[in-house]
Amino acid sequence: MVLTQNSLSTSTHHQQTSEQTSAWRGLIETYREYLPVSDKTPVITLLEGNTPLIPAPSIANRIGRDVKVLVKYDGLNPTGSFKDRGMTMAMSKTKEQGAEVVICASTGNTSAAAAAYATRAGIKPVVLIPDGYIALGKLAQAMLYGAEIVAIKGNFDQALQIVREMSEHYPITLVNSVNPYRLEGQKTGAFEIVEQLGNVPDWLCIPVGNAGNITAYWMGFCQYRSVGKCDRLPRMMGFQASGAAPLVSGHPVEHPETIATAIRIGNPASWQQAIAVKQASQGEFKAVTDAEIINAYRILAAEEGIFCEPASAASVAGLLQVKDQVPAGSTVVCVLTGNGLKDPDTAITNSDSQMQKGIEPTMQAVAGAIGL
Ligand code: AN7
Repeated sequence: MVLTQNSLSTSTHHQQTSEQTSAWRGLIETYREYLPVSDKTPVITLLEGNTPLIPAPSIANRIGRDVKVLVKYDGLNPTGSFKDRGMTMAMSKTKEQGAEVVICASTGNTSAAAAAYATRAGIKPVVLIPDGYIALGKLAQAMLYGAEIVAIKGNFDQALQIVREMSEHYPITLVNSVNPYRLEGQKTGAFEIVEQLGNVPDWLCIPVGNAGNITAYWMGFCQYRSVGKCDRLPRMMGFQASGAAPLVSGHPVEHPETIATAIRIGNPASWQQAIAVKQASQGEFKAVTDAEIINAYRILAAEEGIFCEPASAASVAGLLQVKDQVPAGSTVVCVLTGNGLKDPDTAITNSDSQMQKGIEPTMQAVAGAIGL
């Protein structure tokens, strides 16, 4: 086996020298037979995937009628978002094909994942971001992983247009989700849910920006059904922020706006695929307001102990909005796409907690401060 740092330290602590055959080996090794890789593909991995499916009883209680709600907490990936699932595939294939530079447009998470995986592959990452609309944690990541960062005076949709053109004019590989390997990697989120539940959920609630992930999840469920790992398909419920909801209104949004900057996208690249998923799954696209997003974000943290980023909370906000439509006794999975630590500003601004500052460093002063 390959000795990772984890297995080394575990061996030391438990005085083991034997092989740990159950160790997680990342998405590509785990799902190799379902992915377009060969023996020649160099596997670029940070051991992404294998994220928990956590029951959310407080959300379920708001719905009642014996509905089970679980969240797929993909914020526990190595760079803190689901993008790692796509990036392990995209970067492994880029390396296999011999490219030396990758580029992406990003609302933040793609840039962090691209930077991490490219660095690991010995490939140069270039990222275009909308100036002023990237959550602090994501920017910090891209910087420290060593990406070349270009902030444009424009939004994500404009940045995507530019990187698409650049990948046509220069020897640079595009690693946005229009790169088909991204979706191949991201479909493994659906595989994991089927394995964790023992079947498909009745509903899958998912935030939608560029619509790559909803497309990828559907691919995953369909593929698993075709090999007999599940016997039906879920209803796909896609939720967009109301200020950036082109799939709800049916036309592109020129100036998308939302507190959930990750999904501040007005012209999704996977538009046609998303419509096809909706039709095939008898699903729906719905808009959730920023207030609904923040409400769900706070409930998840304060009642479930789960810290996700605002865009991720759109899946739960959406579920709560349509809760009366959920069939009694059904199982719903909400995908929490990114970690709350990505966006500390939004957390602090929207928290209830009163921080008392300037308290004297004595027990009496602290006791007094908390009303004892
Ligand atoms: C936390 O990083 O588009 O519908 O450039 O970061 O597949 O676009 C991020 C998207 C949901 C939407 N949740 O997924 C980017 C970017 C989080 C995200 C989405 C994003 P898609």
